[in-house]
Amino acid sequence: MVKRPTDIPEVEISRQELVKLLAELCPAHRIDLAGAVALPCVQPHRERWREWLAADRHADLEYVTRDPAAREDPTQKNAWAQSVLIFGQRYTDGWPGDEDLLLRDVPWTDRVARYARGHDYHDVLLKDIKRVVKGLVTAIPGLAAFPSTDTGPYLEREYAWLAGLGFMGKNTCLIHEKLGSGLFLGAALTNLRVTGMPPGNVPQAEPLYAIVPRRRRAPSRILANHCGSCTACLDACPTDALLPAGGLDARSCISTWTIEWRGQAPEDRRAEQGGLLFGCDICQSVCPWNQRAAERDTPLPVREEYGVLPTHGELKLADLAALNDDDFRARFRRTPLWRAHPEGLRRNAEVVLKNLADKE
Ligand code: B12
Ligand code: SF4
Ligand code: SF4
Repeated sequence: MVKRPTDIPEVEISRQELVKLLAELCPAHRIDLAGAVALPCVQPHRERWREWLAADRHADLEYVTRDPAAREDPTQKNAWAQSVLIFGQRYTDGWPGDEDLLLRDVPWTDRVARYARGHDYHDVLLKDIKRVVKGLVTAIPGLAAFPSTDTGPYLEREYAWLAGLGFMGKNTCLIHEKLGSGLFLGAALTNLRVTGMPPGNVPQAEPLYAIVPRRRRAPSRILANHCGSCTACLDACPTDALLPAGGLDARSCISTWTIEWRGQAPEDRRAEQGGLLFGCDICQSVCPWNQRAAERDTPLPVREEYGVLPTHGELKLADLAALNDDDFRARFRRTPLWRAHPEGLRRNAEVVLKNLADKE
């Protein structure tokens, strides 16, 4: 835990100067999107978050319930904070389309959600953000910035939307119109007052830096959501975890069952997990924005660390169901699969094996 001073004097920079600095630093450190939100800011979707908590839709993800006041307003605990910088880094260049994972003949690594097919983003993205921040600190005397990804008490998607990184899909993911939703997000709380920026709660049309621009549109059309009448993600979700009125019930999400839950997955819902071993990409793989991103004429290379899981080609699902703790530790340290713990990965593999057997 980084110890922060209680009082840090603000530093000022113009939007223009910050744009210039980010244009040099972000590509050098493989950050694809960056923006800023002025603080304090009353988040426009704060009610959604409160309802989500009140209705227990967070399942038993205790960490998201911690510090609710700080999550809504980081200046409650850090009165000195003037802005939150928000960063996006791609882990896939779109999704080529839906795949039936109950097919028998796919390698088990194809049953792992794309975000998890490489090194852990908590390491990779965080280091890249720290490098960008180091560059900013060198260029802006007096700048204090505290980077995090996932772990800071921030509603990262809300800030990313406000900072112009993309819109919020009905699948609840942050979607960039050209890059899709295969993006990790990270934040840095700063004492930077950026002049020439709108108030924090006013969504911006473009971020401060982007590897490619968003669709151009008049500022009056900055909507939270550009899904139109599409409901592909809601229709495709095998567990009805996406709510028709927007939002996600984490108690029903396969991502929760296979990554976050420590006990047994609900036996009466086992079939709904289908052929998924770790995480779930269904509501993203059916999304037209991701399919369009995958059809890009000139593909944009993805950060190499996110490419593929280290070679485990010799392993079969049955081996995973019987993998001992030492073997798990040796193979999966510093990968996202670590989060499932050995017993979680064995449980997931058993479920997939049973579902495959049932299908036969
Ligand atoms: C808890 C958590 C989960 C939970 C709950 C997810 C959820 N949707 O709430 C579970 C385990 C299910 C999960 C799954 C996944 N997660 Co997750 N998760 C988080 C975490 C740690 C907190 C999210 C949170 O606070 N949820 C509470 C709800 C209420 O907040 P919210 O979803 O952000 O929604 C806010 C707004 O977006 C808005 N809103 C929400 N939905 C809608 C819909 C409409 C129409 C509108 C207008 C507004 C709106 O209201 C909310 C209040 O501000 C964040 C990191 C972070 N600190 O933010 C990562 C994060 C959201 N996850 C991420 C990823 C990659 C995933 C998975 C893709 C992994 C996988 N393949 O299995 C799936 C995607 C499932 C999905 N469709 O969301 C990324 C998402 C990147 C992106 N492009 O959006 C994040 C940001 C992690 C990161 N640092 O990159 N996750
Ligand atoms: S991640 Fe899977 S289970 Fe969760 S909402 Fe999306 S499609 Fe449904
Ligand atoms: S699948 Fe359709 S409804 Fe769902 S997020 Fe994508 S565009 Fe929006």
